[in-house]
Amino acid sequence: MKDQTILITGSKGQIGTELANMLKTKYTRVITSDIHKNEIGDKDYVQLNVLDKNRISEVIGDYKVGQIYHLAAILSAKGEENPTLAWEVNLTGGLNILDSAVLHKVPRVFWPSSIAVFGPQTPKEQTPQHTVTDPTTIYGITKLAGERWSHHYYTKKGLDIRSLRYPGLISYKAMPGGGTTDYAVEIFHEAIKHGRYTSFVSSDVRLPMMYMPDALRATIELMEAPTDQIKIRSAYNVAGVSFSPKELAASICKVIPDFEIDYAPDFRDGIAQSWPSSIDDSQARVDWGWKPEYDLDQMTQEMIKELKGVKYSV
Ligand code: VAH
Repeated sequence: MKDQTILITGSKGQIGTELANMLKTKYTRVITSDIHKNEIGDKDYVQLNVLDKNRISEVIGDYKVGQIYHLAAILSAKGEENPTLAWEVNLTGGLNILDSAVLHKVPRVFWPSSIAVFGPQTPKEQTPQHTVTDPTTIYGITKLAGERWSHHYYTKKGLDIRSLRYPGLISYKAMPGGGTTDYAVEIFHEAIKHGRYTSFVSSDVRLPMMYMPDALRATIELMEAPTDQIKIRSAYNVAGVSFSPKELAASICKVIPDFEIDYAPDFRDGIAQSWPSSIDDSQARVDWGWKPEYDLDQMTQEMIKELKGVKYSV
Protein backbone atom coordinates (compact mmCIF):
# COMPACT_ATOMS: atom_id res chain seq x y z
CA MET A 1 0.00 0.00 0.00
CA LYS A 2 1.57 3.27 -1.10
CA ASP A 3 1.63 5.84 1.68
CA GLN A 4 0.04 8.71 -0.22
CA THR A 5 -3.25 10.61 -0.20
CA ILE A 6 -5.04 10.71 -3.54
CA LEU A 7 -7.69 13.28 -4.51
CA ILE A 8 -10.21 12.39 -7.22
CA THR A 9 -12.57 15.02 -8.64
CA GLY A 10 -15.72 13.90 -10.46
CA SER A 11 -15.58 10.73 -8.35
CA LYS A 12 -19.29 9.98 -8.83
CA GLY A 13 -18.92 9.77 -12.61
CA GLN A 14 -18.44 6.75 -14.89
CA ILE A 15 -14.63 6.67 -14.54
CA GLY A 16 -14.37 8.13 -11.03
CA THR A 17 -16.66 5.54 -9.46
CA GLU A 18 -14.40 2.67 -10.49
CA LEU A 19 -11.07 4.47 -10.31
CA ALA A 20 -11.74 5.37 -6.67
CA ASN A 21 -12.33 1.72 -5.74
CA MET A 22 -9.16 0.62 -7.57
CA LEU A 23 -6.98 3.34 -6.01
CA LYS A 24 -8.32 2.48 -2.52
CA THR A 25 -6.66 -0.93 -2.89
CA LYS A 26 -3.30 0.68 -3.66
CA TYR A 27 -3.05 3.86 -1.56
CA THR A 28 -3.34 4.69 2.12
CA ARG A 29 -6.06 7.29 1.65
CA VAL A 30 -8.30 8.29 -1.27
CA ILE A 31 -10.31 11.48 -0.96
CA THR A 32 -13.25 11.37 -3.36
CA SER A 33 -15.02 14.54 -4.40
CA ASP A 34 -17.84 15.68 -6.63
CA ILE A 35 -20.31 18.53 -6.91
CA HIS A 36 -23.06 16.43 -5.32
CA LYS A 37 -23.85 16.20 -1.58
CA ASN A 38 -22.47 13.26 0.40
CA GLU A 39 -25.64 11.24 1.10
CA ILE A 40 -23.84 8.17 2.44
CA GLY A 41 -21.72 9.91 5.10
CA ASP A 42 -18.36 8.82 3.66
CA LYS A 43 -15.76 10.61 5.83
CA ASP A 44 -13.31 10.66 2.92
CA TYR A 45 -15.80 12.30 0.54
CA VAL A 46 -15.73 16.07 0.00
CA GLN A 47 -18.45 18.01 -1.82
CA LEU A 48 -16.32 20.10 -4.21
CA ASN A 49 -17.22 22.44 -7.05
CA VAL A 50 -14.16 22.75 -9.32
CA LEU A 51 -15.09 26.41 -9.89
CA ASP A 52 -14.41 27.09 -6.18
CA LYS A 53 -10.66 27.77 -6.36
CA ASN A 54 -10.29 28.58 -2.66
CA ARG A 55 -12.01 25.38 -1.59
CA ILE A 56 -9.85 23.32 -3.96
CA SER A 57 -6.69 24.82 -2.45
CA GLU A 58 -8.05 24.22 1.07
CA VAL A 59 -8.78 20.53 0.36
CA ILE A 60 -5.39 19.89 -1.30
CA GLY A 61 -3.56 21.64 1.56
CA ASP A 62 -5.57 20.14 4.43
CA TYR A 63 -5.22 16.55 3.13
CA LYS A 64 -1.60 16.99 1.93
CA VAL A 65 -2.60 15.46 -1.42
CA GLY A 66 0.13 13.46 -3.19
CA GLN A 67 -1.69 12.81 -6.48
CA ILE A 68 -4.74 14.37 -8.15
CA TYR A 69 -6.97 12.57 -10.66
CA HIS A 70 -9.03 15.43 -12.09
CA LEU A 71 -11.98 13.78 -13.80
CA ALA A 72 -14.75 16.38 -13.37
CA ALA A 73 -15.96 17.38 -16.84
CA ILE A 74 -18.98 18.13 -19.00
CA LEU A 75 -18.94 15.61 -21.88
CA SER A 76 -19.55 16.11 -25.61
CA ALA A 77 -23.33 15.96 -26.00
CA LYS A 78 -24.12 17.92 -22.83
CA GLY A 79 -21.39 20.41 -23.75
CA GLU A 80 -23.12 21.19 -27.05
CA GLU A 81 -26.32 21.94 -25.14
CA ASN A 82 -24.52 24.22 -22.68
CA PRO A 83 -21.23 25.55 -24.18
CA THR A 84 -20.58 28.16 -21.48
CA LEU A 85 -20.95 25.64 -18.68
CA ALA A 86 -18.68 23.19 -20.55
CA TRP A 87 -15.97 25.85 -20.98
CA GLU A 88 -16.25 26.94 -17.32
CA VAL A 89 -16.18 23.44 -15.80
CA ASN A 90 -13.69 21.87 -18.21
CA LEU A 91 -11.23 24.75 -18.59
CA THR A 92 -11.59 27.15 -15.65
CA GLY A 93 -12.16 24.17 -13.36
CA GLY A 94 -9.11 22.43 -14.80
CA LEU A 95 -6.88 25.48 -14.37
CA ASN A 96 -8.09 25.88 -10.78
CA ILE A 97 -6.83 22.35 -10.14
CA LEU A 98 -3.47 22.94 -11.87
CA ASP A 99 -2.85 26.24 -10.04
CA SER A 100 -3.60 24.62 -6.67
CA ALA A 101 -1.38 21.66 -7.56
CA VAL A 102 1.51 24.05 -8.31
CA LEU A 103 0.83 26.09 -5.15
CA HIS A 104 0.86 22.98 -2.94
CA LYS A 105 3.65 21.23 -4.91
CA VAL A 106 1.48 18.16 -5.64
CA PRO A 107 3.92 15.57 -7.09
CA ARG A 108 1.67 14.20 -9.84
CA VAL A 109 -1.59 15.21 -11.58
CA PHE A 110 -3.78 13.32 -14.08
CA TRP A 111 -6.10 15.40 -16.25
CA PRO A 112 -7.62 13.31 -19.05
CA SER A 113 -8.11 14.40 -22.62
CA SER A 114 -10.18 12.64 -25.27
CA ILE A 115 -10.22 11.54 -28.89
CA ALA A 116 -12.70 14.42 -29.12
CA VAL A 117 -9.68 16.71 -29.74
CA PHE A 118 -9.65 15.29 -33.28
CA GLY A 119 -11.97 16.55 -36.00
CA PRO A 120 -13.00 16.24 -39.67
CA GLN A 121 -9.51 17.03 -41.05
CA THR A 122 -7.79 14.51 -38.79
CA PRO A 123 -6.72 11.25 -40.52
CA LYS A 124 -9.58 8.84 -39.68
CA GLU A 125 -7.70 5.53 -39.55
CA GLN A 126 -4.82 4.91 -37.13
CA THR A 127 -4.88 8.58 -36.08
CA PRO A 128 -1.27 9.51 -35.20
CA GLN A 129 -0.09 10.93 -31.87
CA HIS A 130 0.94 14.16 -33.65
CA THR A 131 -1.58 15.28 -36.28
CA VAL A 132 -4.30 17.76 -37.17
CA THR A 133 -6.59 18.53 -34.25
CA ASP A 134 -9.67 20.45 -35.40
CA PRO A 135 -12.41 19.58 -32.89
CA THR A 136 -15.96 20.59 -33.80
CA THR A 137 -17.44 20.17 -30.31
CA ILE A 138 -17.06 22.54 -27.36
CA TYR A 139 -16.00 19.51 -25.34
CA GLY A 140 -13.25 18.75 -27.87
CA ILE A 141 -12.13 22.40 -27.84
CA THR A 142 -11.90 22.36 -24.03
CA LYS A 143 -9.93 19.11 -24.10
CA LEU A 144 -7.52 20.44 -26.75
CA ALA A 145 -7.02 23.63 -24.77
CA GLY A 146 -6.52 21.49 -21.67
CA GLU A 147 -3.78 19.53 -23.44
CA ARG A 148 -1.93 22.73 -24.33
CA TRP A 149 -2.30 24.09 -20.79
CA SER A 150 -0.99 20.79 -19.41
CA HIS A 151 2.09 21.06 -21.63
CA HIS A 152 2.53 24.67 -20.45
CA TYR A 153 2.29 23.76 -16.73
CA TYR A 154 4.87 21.00 -17.26
CA THR A 155 7.40 23.05 -19.26
CA LYS A 156 6.99 26.42 -17.48
CA LYS A 157 5.96 25.46 -13.95
CA GLY A 158 7.49 22.01 -13.56
CA LEU A 159 4.17 20.29 -12.75
CA ASP A 160 4.35 16.53 -13.40
CA ILE A 161 1.00 16.38 -15.21
CA ARG A 162 0.02 13.37 -17.31
CA SER A 163 -2.88 12.68 -19.65
CA LEU A 164 -4.58 10.17 -21.93
CA ARG A 165 -6.85 10.79 -24.91
CA TYR A 166 -9.60 8.48 -23.67
CA PRO A 167 -11.70 6.81 -26.36
CA GLY A 168 -15.35 6.06 -25.62
CA LEU A 169 -15.43 4.08 -22.36
CA ILE A 170 -17.68 1.08 -21.81
CA SER A 171 -18.56 -0.09 -18.30
CA TYR A 172 -21.33 -1.72 -16.30
CA LYS A 173 -20.72 -0.35 -12.78
CA ALA A 174 -21.65 3.30 -13.35
CA MET A 175 -23.61 4.92 -16.18
CA PRO A 176 -21.89 7.55 -18.40
CA GLY A 177 -23.53 10.96 -18.55
CA GLY A 178 -23.99 13.29 -21.51
CA GLY A 179 -21.58 11.68 -23.95
CA THR A 180 -21.83 10.63 -27.57
CA THR A 181 -20.38 7.17 -26.97
CA ASP A 182 -23.02 6.53 -24.28
CA TYR A 183 -24.92 4.52 -26.93
CA ALA A 184 -22.35 1.73 -26.50
CA VAL A 185 -23.32 1.40 -22.82
CA GLU A 186 -27.09 1.95 -23.15
CA ILE A 187 -27.27 -0.81 -25.79
CA PHE A 188 -26.27 -3.49 -23.28
CA HIS A 189 -28.91 -2.45 -20.76
CA GLU A 190 -31.61 -2.36 -23.47
CA ALA A 191 -30.47 -5.66 -24.98
CA ILE A 192 -30.97 -7.40 -21.63
CA LYS A 193 -34.19 -5.58 -20.64
CA HIS A 194 -36.00 -5.42 -24.00
CA GLY A 195 -33.97 -7.39 -26.55
CA ARG A 196 -33.74 -4.36 -28.81
CA TYR A 197 -32.12 -0.90 -29.05
CA THR A 198 -32.52 2.19 -31.19
CA SER A 199 -29.09 3.72 -31.78
CA PHE A 200 -28.66 7.49 -32.07
CA VAL A 201 -25.40 6.85 -33.98
CA SER A 202 -25.58 5.52 -37.56
CA SER A 203 -24.90 1.84 -38.16
CA ASP A 204 -21.52 2.15 -39.90
CA VAL A 205 -19.84 4.88 -37.77
CA ARG A 206 -16.78 3.18 -36.28
CA LEU A 207 -15.36 4.82 -33.15
CA PRO A 208 -12.37 4.13 -30.93
CA MET A 209 -13.65 2.58 -27.69
CA MET A 210 -12.18 0.92 -24.61
CA TYR A 211 -13.52 -1.40 -21.92
CA MET A 212 -13.25 0.26 -18.50
CA PRO A 213 -10.80 -2.26 -16.96
CA ASP A 214 -8.33 -1.41 -19.76
CA ALA A 215 -8.92 2.33 -19.25
CA LEU A 216 -8.34 2.13 -15.50
CA ARG A 217 -5.15 0.12 -15.98
CA ALA A 218 -3.88 2.56 -18.62
CA THR A 219 -4.55 5.46 -16.23
CA ILE A 220 -2.72 3.94 -13.28
CA GLU A 221 0.15 2.56 -15.39
CA LEU A 222 0.67 6.03 -16.86
CA MET A 223 0.61 7.68 -13.43
CA GLU A 224 2.98 5.12 -11.92
CA ALA A 225 5.48 5.16 -14.81
CA PRO A 226 8.91 6.67 -14.02
CA THR A 227 9.02 10.36 -15.01
CA ASP A 228 11.78 9.83 -17.58
CA GLN A 229 9.51 7.48 -19.57
CA ILE A 230 6.85 10.16 -20.09
CA LYS A 231 7.71 11.94 -23.33
CA ILE A 232 4.25 13.37 -24.16
CA ARG A 233 2.98 16.13 -21.87
CA SER A 234 -0.12 17.05 -23.88
CA ALA A 235 -1.95 13.69 -23.84
CA TYR A 236 -1.13 10.16 -25.03
CA ASN A 237 -3.17 8.37 -27.70
CA VAL A 238 -4.41 5.06 -26.29
CA ALA A 239 -6.50 2.50 -28.17
CA GLY A 240 -8.68 -0.41 -27.04
CA VAL A 241 -11.16 -1.63 -29.67
CA SER A 242 -12.84 0.18 -32.58
CA PHE A 243 -16.36 -0.73 -33.62
CA SER A 244 -19.56 0.59 -35.18
CA PRO A 245 -23.06 0.16 -33.76
CA LYS A 246 -23.63 -2.59 -36.36
CA GLU A 247 -20.46 -4.43 -35.29
CA LEU A 248 -21.37 -4.08 -31.60
CA ALA A 249 -24.88 -5.43 -32.30
CA ALA A 250 -23.37 -8.45 -34.11
CA SER A 251 -21.16 -9.10 -31.07
CA ILE A 252 -24.20 -8.87 -28.74
CA CYS A 253 -26.13 -11.31 -30.99
CA LYS A 254 -23.47 -13.95 -30.30
CA VAL A 255 -24.71 -13.88 -26.66
CA ILE A 256 -28.34 -12.73 -27.13
CA PRO A 257 -29.26 -14.24 -30.54
CA ASP A 258 -32.66 -12.48 -30.84
CA PHE A 259 -31.27 -9.01 -30.15
CA GLU A 260 -32.36 -6.40 -32.72
CA ILE A 261 -31.02 -2.90 -33.45
CA ASP A 262 -32.46 -0.05 -35.46
CA TYR A 263 -31.26 3.50 -36.01
CA ALA A 264 -32.55 7.02 -35.36
CA PRO A 265 -29.46 9.25 -35.73
CA ASP A 266 -29.61 12.58 -33.88
CA PHE A 267 -27.11 15.45 -33.39
CA ARG A 268 -24.76 13.06 -31.64
CA ASP A 269 -24.31 11.16 -34.92
CA GLY A 270 -22.74 14.31 -36.36
CA ILE A 271 -20.35 14.48 -33.40
CA ALA A 272 -19.42 10.81 -33.84
CA GLN A 273 -18.82 11.29 -37.58
CA SER A 274 -16.30 14.06 -36.78
CA TRP A 275 -14.14 11.72 -34.70
CA PRO A 276 -11.54 9.16 -35.87
CA SER A 277 -12.33 5.50 -36.48
CA SER A 278 -9.12 4.08 -35.01
CA ILE A 279 -6.13 5.35 -33.05
CA ASP A 280 -2.37 4.72 -33.36
CA ASP A 281 -1.15 4.32 -29.78
CA SER A 282 2.37 3.15 -30.64
CA GLN A 283 4.03 5.97 -28.66
CA ALA A 284 2.26 4.93 -25.43
CA ARG A 285 3.32 1.33 -26.11
CA VAL A 286 6.97 2.35 -26.56
CA ASP A 287 7.18 4.96 -23.78
CA TRP A 288 5.45 3.21 -20.87
CA GLY A 289 4.47 -0.26 -22.13
CA TRP A 290 0.77 0.27 -22.84
CA LYS A 291 -1.17 -2.74 -24.24
CA PRO A 292 -4.95 -3.32 -24.18
CA GLU A 293 -6.24 -6.70 -22.96
CA TYR A 294 -9.91 -6.76 -24.10
CA ASP A 295 -11.24 -7.32 -27.61
CA LEU A 296 -14.86 -6.62 -28.65
CA ASP A 297 -16.30 -10.07 -27.94
CA GLN A 298 -14.53 -10.39 -24.58
CA MET A 299 -15.94 -6.99 -23.56
CA THR A 300 -19.44 -7.90 -24.78
CA GLN A 301 -19.49 -11.25 -22.97
CA GLU A 302 -18.32 -9.70 -19.69
CA MET A 303 -20.71 -6.72 -19.93
CA ILE A 304 -23.73 -8.99 -20.44
CA LYS A 305 -22.66 -11.50 -17.80
CA GLU A 306 -22.07 -8.80 -15.17
CA LEU A 307 -25.21 -6.79 -15.99
CA LYS A 308 -27.35 -9.94 -15.88
CA GLY A 309 -25.74 -10.85 -12.56
CA VAL A 310 -25.50 -7.46 -10.89
CA LYS A 311 -28.29 -5.29 -12.25
CA TYR A 312 -30.94 -7.39 -13.92
CA SER A 313 -30.39 -10.82 -12.34
CA VAL A 314 -32.13 -12.52 -15.23
C1 VAH B 1 -18.14 11.48 -24.89
N1 VAH B 1 -17.58 9.53 -23.58
O1 VAH B 1 -18.84 10.74 -25.58
C2 VAH B 1 -17.08 10.83 -24.00
C3 VAH B 1 -15.77 10.63 -24.74
C4 VAH B 1 -14.59 10.07 -26.88
C5 VAH B 1 -15.90 10.26 -26.18
O2 VAH B 1 -14.93 11.73 -24.61
O3 VAH B 1 -18.27 12.68 -24.90
